[in-house]
Amino acid sequence: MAKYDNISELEPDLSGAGLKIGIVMSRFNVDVGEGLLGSCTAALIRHGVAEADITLATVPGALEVPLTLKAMAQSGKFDALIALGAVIRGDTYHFEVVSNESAGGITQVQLLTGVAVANAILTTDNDEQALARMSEKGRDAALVAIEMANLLKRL
Ligand code: INI
Repeated sequence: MAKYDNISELEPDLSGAGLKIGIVMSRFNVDVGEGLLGSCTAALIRHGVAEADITLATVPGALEVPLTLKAMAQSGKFDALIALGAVIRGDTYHFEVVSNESAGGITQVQLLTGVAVANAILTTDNDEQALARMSEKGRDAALVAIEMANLLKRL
């Protein structure tokens, strides 16, 4: 990124040491959920988050994720949160409702509580797309959570 001599730039900090991370995973498409979880926790640990500092809650579906995140955020126990799951068009007649409401709820949790939430609820047309994307999405969510936790501590 461009450097500006007289601007103090807060560089992205991807060190996870000491951070407490809460994860909420939807069990609705459990194979995708577990794929997201595996790559997400591996990336958290690779970046220095201690296993003992990761807490996982699982919920029935994506619509239950925001309330659970809110409770975790309000507990004051976490530096950042991660939402994992998959809403798959072929599995639901109300795809737009489930995907939009869960994403909107997740954004609301961040803004209401001030705790960052990395949203890795995949929205795809079919199972194949979800399975193809889960590894990268889980890893990205880990990095987003760490970066945002560190950024918000410095603001
Ligand atoms: N929940 C998901 O996480 N993914 C989906 O694809 C899905 N579909 O297909 O409907 C889904 N629905 C369940 C929903 O999230 C709630 O659990 C349910 O409506 C009860 O509140």
